[in-house]
Amino acid sequence: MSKVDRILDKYSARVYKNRKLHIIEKTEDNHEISANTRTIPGIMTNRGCCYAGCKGVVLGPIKDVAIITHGPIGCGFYSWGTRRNKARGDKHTKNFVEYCFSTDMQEPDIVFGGEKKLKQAIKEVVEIFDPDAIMICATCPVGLIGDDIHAVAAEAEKLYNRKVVAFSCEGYKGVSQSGGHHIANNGLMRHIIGTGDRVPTKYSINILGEYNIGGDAWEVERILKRIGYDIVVNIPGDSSIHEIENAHIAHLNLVQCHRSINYVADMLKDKYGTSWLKVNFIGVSSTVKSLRDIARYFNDPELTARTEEVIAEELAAIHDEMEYYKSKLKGKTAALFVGGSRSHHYQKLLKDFGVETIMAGYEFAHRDDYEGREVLPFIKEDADSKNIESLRIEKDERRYRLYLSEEQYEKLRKEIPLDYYEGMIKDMEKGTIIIDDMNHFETEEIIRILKPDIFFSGIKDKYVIQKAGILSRQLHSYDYSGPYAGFNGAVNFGRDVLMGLTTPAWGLVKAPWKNSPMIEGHLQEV
Ligand code: CFM
Ligand code: HCA
Repeated sequence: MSKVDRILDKYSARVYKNRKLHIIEKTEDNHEISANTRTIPGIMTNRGCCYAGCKGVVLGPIKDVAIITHGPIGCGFYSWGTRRNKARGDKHTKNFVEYCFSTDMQEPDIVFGGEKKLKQAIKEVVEIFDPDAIMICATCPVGLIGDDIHAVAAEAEKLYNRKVVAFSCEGYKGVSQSGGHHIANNGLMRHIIGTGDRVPTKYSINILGEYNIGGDAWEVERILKRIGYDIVVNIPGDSSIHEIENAHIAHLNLVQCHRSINYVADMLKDKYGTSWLKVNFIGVSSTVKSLRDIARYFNDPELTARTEEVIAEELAAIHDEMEYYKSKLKGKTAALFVGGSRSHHYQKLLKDFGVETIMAGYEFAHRDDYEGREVLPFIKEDADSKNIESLRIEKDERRYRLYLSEEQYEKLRKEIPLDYYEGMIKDMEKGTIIIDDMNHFETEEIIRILKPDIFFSGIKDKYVIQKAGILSRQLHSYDYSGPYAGFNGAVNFGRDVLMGLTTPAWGLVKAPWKNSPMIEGHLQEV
């Protein structure tokens, strides 16, 4: 029986038929998988809701905005501080990342409408916290009773003279948190991006989709700044709304998490002609590749030389530790199950240590995250076809654009993967298993059948894995460690994984009845 059939073996015919489309074994040419479809009701999925994707993921890390959860208190409470995106305020920038604002809707609000309460919450937020902007995120009941949060936002915007943006991200919308990412991206683009008036410099770039979990964005920014890039904004990790207002002025968008922010990348391309480059700052070799791709885009000999200089220095600084961890970790096997991008990114970091990925999957990725996608180029029809370099950056009022003809774009595309993402499956080895929307039953089957040395996933299955005597490392929260991105992050990751594997705890994980005799008895009738 194939590995896939062994995983599916215990399912009823109906469930088998559905799940078979979401589980594949990599061969030479099968890149297709079913994804972004509804989970079968009753199955224990690891997915979250639309509100989680909008408020918790994409908007949550913006630091100087007060995000009001309009709904019963549970949604606000359970999305409060559970995601380890770090942010630092300073004397110019407020930081509300560790706060939780909620209207705390009660039954009478559900019956008679919650708009009054929302208006009162906005008033209190302004009076007490004076945030630079306010965002309102709807939870399920708000959509069901029909509160007009957009009208409340428009009124409050005039009243309090600051941006107030509402997001209709009711939890039940769509099949996972993915719909919430899209709603958040649309709101940022419609109301915030493009309203700033910063002027770009020679190497102005944006990072899109770096969430600063455990300080990852700070490590990525450190490296890019060393080379000489001017980071207009990283959306959203540790960002300020005023930085986001200027996102349209950058020459190039670096897309770290394709799943959650490709909509902004595409909209910036459509509206402003800014190309995007898929990068991955997780892993030493992928960080080096990403840095070289960015330099190639700007095609400036000085920048290229500086890039190589920084790469050489950074590699030299981590060389000994990387070699040490590699010597200890080489040959281990890993399973990865995370949201919509990390299962691909972390395979590269694991490869740096000689760790082999035997199974990888996503909670809510779409087919393009698995299978790849290419976006049609932005073509300026009257572009001069003589010289790519001179056309690459051209000043247009206060904004720069990439003006290329079709042939020029094709030539540039051959050098750098612009507006293109190869997807996870192509990068995986033959014989590995790919699972979409893996559930708790399948997690246990993977442990039993594939026996990975390490299981990387999240909090919902962590303890099941540990109780099976296998190391679990959380790739969402990094188990409160990090950063794991960039050069220094790779060393932290190697250290944490080695510590986890060498702890004596796994030898002690044994069911109690295997150590001491069971107490047996029988019920007596009285
Ligand atoms: Fe992107 Fe993320 Fe991820 Fe994601 Fe997430 Fe996250 Fe994740 Mo948790 S935005 S898709 S919705 S990289 S919160 S920072 S860790 S599931 S793999
Ligand atoms: C979310 C957030 C989450 C959950 C993490 C986990 C995160 O999906 O709503 O399940 O361990 O990264 O905090 O993905």
